[in-house]
Amino acid sequence: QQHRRLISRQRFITDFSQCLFEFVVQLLPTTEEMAVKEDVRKLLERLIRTIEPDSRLLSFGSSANGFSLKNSDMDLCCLIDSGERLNAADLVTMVGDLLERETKFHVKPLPHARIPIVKLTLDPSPALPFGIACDIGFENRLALENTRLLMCYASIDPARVRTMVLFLKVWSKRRKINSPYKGTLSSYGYVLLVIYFLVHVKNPPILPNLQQMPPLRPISEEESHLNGFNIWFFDDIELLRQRWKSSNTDTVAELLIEFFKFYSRDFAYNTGVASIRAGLLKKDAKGWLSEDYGTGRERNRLCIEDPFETDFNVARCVTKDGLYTIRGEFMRASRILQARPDRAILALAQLCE
Ligand code: 3AT
Ligand code: MG
Repeated sequence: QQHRRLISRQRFITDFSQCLFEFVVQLLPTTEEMAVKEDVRKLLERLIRTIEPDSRLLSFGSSANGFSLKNSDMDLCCLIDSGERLNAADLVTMVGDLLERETKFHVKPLPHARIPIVKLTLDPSPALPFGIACDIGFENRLALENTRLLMCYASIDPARVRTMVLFLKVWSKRRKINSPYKGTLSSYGYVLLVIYFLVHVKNPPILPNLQQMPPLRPISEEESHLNGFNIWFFDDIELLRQRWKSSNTDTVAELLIEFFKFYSRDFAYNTGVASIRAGLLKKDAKGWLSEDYGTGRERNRLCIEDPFETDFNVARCVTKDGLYTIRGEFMRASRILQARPDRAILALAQLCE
């Protein structure tokens, strides 16, 4: 009896891994979509250069880190290389006016946001059935670096890491727990939870800690720091691929099942901070108490340390209700996968219902 159960569980795990790979592959953007987006980036860069000749427009976020899905938005960052430049708020206003005049995009400049951006949207058309959504920020060099860090993690073990991340992104969107504006967590937050799990929870780890590996040569303070934050990490992917081989052979299905279990009940939500840089930290040691006295607004229900901007809680938008909902979803997923489902494909459909 027990033997038969074990075999059927083993079969489920194998099938579920296969289902996950197949599910994720069909969600990847087509080469055509990527080409259109690259054309849009070039067009916008050309236009912005008419007001700032020394500028470059670079992709960050999912379109540059290997975790992009069909129709995901474009995150662009404008860097200006010349010495003298306008402040971000003025640039947002000027670039907003320019794009309003010269393109078919709907333009919404947000010069006074924490990170000033211009929001662009393009209505759907036959060639682009979902339109395009794009944010342009200025001088956000930390975002370019954290994009590069996630990209390196993705490329160390793409079969397991990318599959897990992409699945969780779709799952969190379908379960409606991927809206920082409504008190739940951003995609970036979910990606950090996955990396934290693979570096610091799994034993033996699936991924190395790229921020703590010894550099190949001495690195000066100037090279390693940006705006006062240490942004150094081991980024020689070729070398990593040769040297890093995790002794952990868990399949992607096993990892996902454990991920849901860990974040349902084991992670120390009340006291802990998930840091991919330093492992599990304490909220009180970081001064991340539950409430902002005065405003009464909670910022630190769920704590995820930004890999570089270490005084920034990536999950600060998550409210009490939001966290309750997110944990409820982790539990639901865990339950579905523990309930000895016999068809993997049905379990996957039920997860993303
Ligand atoms: P989608 O495909 O758009 O869902 P994404 O990977 O592009 O996912 P986000 O849109 O959430 O992820 O974020 C895009 C980038 O913006 C990722 C990171 O470089 C930066 N970023 C987003 N949220 C934060 C945050 N709370 N703190 C610091 N950087 C952030
Ligand atoms: Mg994005």
